[in-house]
Amino acid sequence: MIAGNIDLTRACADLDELGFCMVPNVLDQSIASEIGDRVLSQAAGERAAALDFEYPSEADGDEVNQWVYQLLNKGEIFRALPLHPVAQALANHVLGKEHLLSTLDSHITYPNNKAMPLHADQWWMPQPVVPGEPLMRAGNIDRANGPKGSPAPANRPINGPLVLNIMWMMTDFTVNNGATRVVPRSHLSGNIPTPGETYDELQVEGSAGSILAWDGRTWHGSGLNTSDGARVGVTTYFAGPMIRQLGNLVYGTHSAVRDELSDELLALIGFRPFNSYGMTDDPGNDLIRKGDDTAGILGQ
Ligand SMILES: O=C(O)CCC(=O)C(=O)O
Repeated sequence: MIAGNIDLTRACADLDELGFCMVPNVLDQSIASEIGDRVLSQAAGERAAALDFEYPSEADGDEVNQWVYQLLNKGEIFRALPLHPVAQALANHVLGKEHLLSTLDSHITYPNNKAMPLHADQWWMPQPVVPGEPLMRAGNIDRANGPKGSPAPANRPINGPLVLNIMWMMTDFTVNNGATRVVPRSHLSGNIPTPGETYDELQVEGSAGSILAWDGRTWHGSGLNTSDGARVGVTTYFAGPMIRQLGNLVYGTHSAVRDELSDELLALIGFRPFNSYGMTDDPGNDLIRKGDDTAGILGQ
């Protein structure tokens, strides 16, 4: 249920105009803090076991920030977030009625970290071109070779949003502990930021239980943590139904967890074909079957 004080009309308008929105008090503070504690305990366990794998968008030389991946496997407490009505309303607005959960991860900024370089989440989109002009081949795109330039709105065609990222604040997010920075309106530029350049950024503060959502084209990054505590965020990252997911949730979800998930959550994480894409045998199946349960070589 969406609490009466949540202004979704305003949130959607901000996403369209500014490329991000902040929605306070989506979760009770007590639930946010329980999720934050679970993340910190999991993070400590993964670091102790050398399972704290680095993510490529972190700043060079950062040795403390941590990602905790595949949270569906790491506690029932995480599973309500992707289907939360506020998350679904924003994903429906930005991506349309069909969309996938692309990852459910946590990003923790610890004291003595480095600020993450600004980036756009849908850096992998081939750019529109006028016929005859050089184009970037889809398989040659990397995080760095997209079009660079100003964050100001473009006067040429640009791609629409293919991603909506939602950061759930499980602790307070402050300027001191590394709250996410965004460049307002950069989602309309058609560009990605030039490394090393400075831009007019806004650092979005919020209390535990709030969410910050941004359009996949918006330039953003985590901030510097000069406090003495961890900043814990959980990201429900959604993408269009034809986009390869950032986390391979179909393969990566433990089979025991998969058997407990609702059909609604299974569909959201990629078990439902989209106009045949993602099928394993019958394109009309509501939920796909495992390869082991589909036909292989048959004789007569
Ligand atoms: O942790 C943050 O504040 C930003 C995370 C981020 O850049 C991302 O999920 O793409």
